Amino acid sequence: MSRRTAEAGLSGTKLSIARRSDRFLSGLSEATRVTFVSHVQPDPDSLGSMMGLAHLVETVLDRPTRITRDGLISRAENQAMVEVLEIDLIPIEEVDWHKGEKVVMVDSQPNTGRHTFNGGVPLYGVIDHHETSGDLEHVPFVDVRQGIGATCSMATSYLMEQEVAIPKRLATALLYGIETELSGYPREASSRDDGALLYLYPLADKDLIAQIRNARLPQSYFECLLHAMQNSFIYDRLIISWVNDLPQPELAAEIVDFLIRFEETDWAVCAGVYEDQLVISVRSAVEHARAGEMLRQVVGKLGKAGGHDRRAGGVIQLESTAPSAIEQMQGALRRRLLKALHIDECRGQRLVPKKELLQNLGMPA
Ligand SMILES: [Mn+2]
Repeated sequence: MSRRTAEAGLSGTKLSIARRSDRFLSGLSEATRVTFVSHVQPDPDSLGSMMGLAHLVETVLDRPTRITRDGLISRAENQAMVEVLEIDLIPIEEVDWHKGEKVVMVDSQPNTGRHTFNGGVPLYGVIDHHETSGDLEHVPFVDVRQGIGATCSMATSYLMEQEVAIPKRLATALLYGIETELSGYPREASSRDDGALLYLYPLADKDLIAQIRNARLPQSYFECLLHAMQNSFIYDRLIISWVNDLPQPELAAEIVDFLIRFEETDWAVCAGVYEDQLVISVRSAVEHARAGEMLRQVVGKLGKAGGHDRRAGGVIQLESTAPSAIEQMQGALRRRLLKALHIDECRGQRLVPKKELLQNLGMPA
């Protein structure tokens, strides 16, 4: 693999100075180390883009890098990705920040709340594709492109621009990162995403991707899914699933990915209790839904939220996990959601009628 220096990258044609990857790398050439951070419960897009950019920095600048894990990785597929691809992640709370190192945030933006990086050292760069904009004022390098489907596509384009060879393991991570971000309908992809997919496909290990995608699931997954279906209520074009005990926070997203396919509604929300938080995930089937902005307004000062046009996530901190306190918060969230979506207050219709639930169990209805 060719080792090129930043100088070599910059001393090319005048045209090359305008390339994002050149600007990104030029600010890192003096760094003692480059550390990558992302959002909580890092998903394949954040893992892949951290890996891609770390490889870029190591190859072009010969600088050491490290990639971090903020919070837990609990979704079975994501755990499998880390295991199968042997991704070396440092828990963010164990990072000792050094003067002279530079920090790059991917797939997230400062102060949008979905990360615990608190700026022990200043942030050098932000590379992201989310609609919810963060506090970018003092960040020297910013590349935020909402029109791009995945941060992994941006990382891939940097590697392509710098003509850095992509090893199989990295290509696999990047390809999986893009695919998972674009799995909804419509794909919300740009030509950049398709270009990256086309480039990565021959380089990636498709068997490993299949292994990751079909990761084995614990019993709690099926139990939670059943609970979610039993507690799903329809309010006009909205379906809300209440889960009182999420075995892991990322399950809320899996439940809405499933529920949004229900042909009679346009919006799916799952709100589940995980530890002392109400974890909320939202999907929309309508165009220009601005789901991220909608959820941010709904959650307001109660917590943090953000996302994309049709996908959003957030958390509300619960003051108490007593059933009455949870119920109260659920009521407040339901009212806010109905208001935001201009749906009249109404009694929710069960997705599966109670009578049928009881009959299925052989109990008198
Ligand atoms: Mn992403």
